[in-house]
Amino acid sequence: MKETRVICPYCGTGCNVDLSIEDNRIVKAKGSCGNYVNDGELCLKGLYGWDYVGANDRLKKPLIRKKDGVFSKEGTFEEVSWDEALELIASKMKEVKAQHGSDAIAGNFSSRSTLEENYVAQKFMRSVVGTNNIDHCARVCHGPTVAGLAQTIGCGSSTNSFTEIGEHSNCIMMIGSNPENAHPIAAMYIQRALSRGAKLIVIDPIKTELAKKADVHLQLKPEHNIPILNAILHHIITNNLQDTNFISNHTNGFEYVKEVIKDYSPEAIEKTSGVPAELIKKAAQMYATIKPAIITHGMGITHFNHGVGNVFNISNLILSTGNIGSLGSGDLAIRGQQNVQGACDMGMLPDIFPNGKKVFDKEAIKFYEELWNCKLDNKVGVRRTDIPDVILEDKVKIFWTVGENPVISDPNTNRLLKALAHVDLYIVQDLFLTETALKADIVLPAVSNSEKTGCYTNAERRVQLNHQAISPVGDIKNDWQIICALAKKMDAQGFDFSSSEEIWQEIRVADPNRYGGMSYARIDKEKGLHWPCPSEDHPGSPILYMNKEFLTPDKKGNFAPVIFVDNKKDIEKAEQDLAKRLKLPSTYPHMAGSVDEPADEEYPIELLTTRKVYHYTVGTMTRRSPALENGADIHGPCGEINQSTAAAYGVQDGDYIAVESRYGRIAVKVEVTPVVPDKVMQMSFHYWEGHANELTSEGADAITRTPTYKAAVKFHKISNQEYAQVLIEKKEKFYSQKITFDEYEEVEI
Ligand SMILES: Nc1nc2c(c(=O)[nH]1)N[C@H]1C(S)=C(S)[C@@H](COP(=O)(O)OP(=O)(O)OC[C@H]3O[C@@H](n4cnc5c(=O)[nH]c(N)nc54)[C@H](O)[C@@H]3O)O[C@H]1N2
Ligand SMILES: Nc1nc2c(c(=O)[nH]1)N[C@H]1C(S)=C(S)[C@@H](COP(=O)(O)OP(=O)(O)OC[C@H]3O[C@@H](n4cnc5c(=O)[nH]c(N)nc54)[C@H](O)[C@@H]3O)O[C@H]1N2
Ligand code: SF4
Ligand SMILES: [Mo]
Repeated sequence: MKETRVICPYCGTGCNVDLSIEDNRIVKAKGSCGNYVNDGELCLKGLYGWDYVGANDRLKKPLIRKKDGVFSKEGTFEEVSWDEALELIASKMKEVKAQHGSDAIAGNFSSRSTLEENYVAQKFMRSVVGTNNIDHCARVCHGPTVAGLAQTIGCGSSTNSFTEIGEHSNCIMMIGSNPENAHPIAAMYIQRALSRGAKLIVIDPIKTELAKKADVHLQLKPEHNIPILNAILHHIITNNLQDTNFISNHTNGFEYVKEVIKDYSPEAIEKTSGVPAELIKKAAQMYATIKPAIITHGMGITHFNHGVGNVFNISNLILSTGNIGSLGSGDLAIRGQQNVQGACDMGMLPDIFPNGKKVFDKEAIKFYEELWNCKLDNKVGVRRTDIPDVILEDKVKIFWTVGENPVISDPNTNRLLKALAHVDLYIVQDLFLTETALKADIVLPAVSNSEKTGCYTNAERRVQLNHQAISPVGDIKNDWQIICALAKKMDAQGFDFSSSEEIWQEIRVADPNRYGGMSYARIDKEKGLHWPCPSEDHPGSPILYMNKEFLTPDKKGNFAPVIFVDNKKDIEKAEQDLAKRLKLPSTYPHMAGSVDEPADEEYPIELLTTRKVYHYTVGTMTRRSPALENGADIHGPCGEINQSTAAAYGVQDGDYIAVESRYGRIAVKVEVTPVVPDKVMQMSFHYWEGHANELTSEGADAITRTPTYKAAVKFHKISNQEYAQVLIEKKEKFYSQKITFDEYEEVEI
């Protein structure tokens, strides 16, 4: 039996896993011991989530839709050679580029692919196709974190490392993040801090497992972060708990926040948010006085029409108390996917190059035009959330999805399905014939993480090297190999890489500040290195801003005022009035937000979508592990409501219900639980059977277009037979080979 160390393919914690291999199959997984991010431990997914690798239904050859032996969108999938598949894609790309221009092609790439693969993919799209129409799951995830932190402290990434929480943080404020389900090994460090006597504040509408153990749980109404965080700032400022020295030496704009929070006394906010003023004050007191204090945040900060505003408020908390730039204090945006931090860092975004510079920055354009020997476009590309619109407006003709499953993960599924049926050519590159791949015209089979070598960057900016543990089965390729082969078919230069390490060496040139000092050998020997690591003798940077210099132009942190309005339609006016009232400089960061789609008489329940520990995003990988699928069964596809909501609707635990929003209708089981507040339904998005995103709205953050993933819903009890009937309909909808555009025109919601 051979043992190889890989990086866990799931969450952004980035645990190191020792895989035992026998006859080219994974037979056992255990956490790598020693100084690794996970200190020998693994969660259920890292331990048991490996069956997908050797699953019988892995894609083994490229597929093209054919009718009578030739490519036809009306045809059925047939296996073809790589040469035929790539030749077809290259000829279609050339044709579309000539007829409609480069921007008629768009690609969404993958935080499951390595750094090297993301680098090559964005280089291909920018330098060969000639467009910035690239994006990935950060758009639907921590997009507001990246934008909000960049405007306030200069860099959109976590400031500290996980282990510091366990060893140094004396106060932890967790806002809209549930690491016991979503990042269990990060939660382990929080547990270690609690055993040391650290204080825990949880701000979450759900009584999560850590909320039960918290010193203070602010169980706010969903979408009420602005009033709560402003009220915390109110207590800090009115009681002079702020760090005056830090504010005057290292920040701008404190007076704006000081002015804005006047309307948000804890007593006033108690009335609207449902949280007792005393608890708000207690939380504020703890965060401002028990140092070092760290904030962790997740989707309960980003999935709002004011996600960036919420992040501004996190910066306001940090900057007012000086809780940054030292061991155990700062903000840990617990990034979602294995390599989502890395995909952002590689410039897999429509507005950012691999060195973090904007695509319209003249110097950056010149640098990359020289490095890649090409002409670059300076327009910001289309964002993932806007893809359905641009396709339906006939602006994008070819769409390519790599390592994402948007049919299940994007909001308002019916709108996306309509677009996918409309686009001229849809290419999907994945491990499986997913719900999304089934809607494609061409499917390219990819190698999975334990079958390849390359780097991933975890949520704490730690770059780690993944070693190939087994050989891929079938005629499948690494994502980077597919892209390089396609580049050659497009007659492009600069894609003659023969290993991922060769690509890595180019990345070190493309962004010397972050990676100059990181060779493969060094990353491996030092068990990962945190960027920036500009030279071989640089130790890496687990903590940012140690010198209290922020990465903003004047090196100061910017306070950014945020306000809450009752009605979404008043947001724009409120922002203008705020800028006038505070006399803000023209581009100074500020934001107003609201509940996006309030519950009303017709749709009286607010839907929240969250994660369960057993399954990962759309379940493509974890649902192929019997241990996880069976373990998760107690939750399954269900709508969680509390006893009082259940009683009001005459339903009981285990009943079947139809849940409807303005966008779609699904059927699930009821789970009655005390952790959910009144008139709220919690649901995971791991199951096509009870597919939450058929219900979610198109609501999105006004700055980044990150979806809210929420909706107002109604529900009623249905019989077992009705439930079975809905499941049959869903199976047809998601697993039929092809649905035409006309059929989607007919879809009645
Ligand atoms: N098991 C598992 N782990 C995962 C994933 C998975 O699918 N399964 N996905 C990965 C990915 S892609 C990501 S992005 C991360 C996400 O990690 P998290 O952000 O921790 O995950 P969520 O379950 O979405 O938790 C968000 C929390 O926000 C709370 N919340 C909802 N609305 C509000 C609000 O208005 N205010 C506040 N303060 N809180 C609110 C929810 O109740 C929930 O507890 O997890 C990663 N890890
Ligand atoms: N309702 C609701 N919806 C949500 C969310 C929510 O909170 N609520 N959260 C959103 C968030 S935060 C995220 S990040 C998204 C995640 O959703 P997506 O962005 O769609 O990503 P995944 O579900 O992780 O899909 C990963 C796909 O990549 C494939 N894959 C795995 N490894 C590789 C590889 O090496 N190469 C290739 N080519 N393919 C590979 C897998 O088989 C799988 O099909 O979901 C979003 N959707
Ligand atoms: S915490 Fe995340 S990275 Fe670690 S084993 Fe679990 S899923 Fe994998
Ligand atoms: Mo995510």
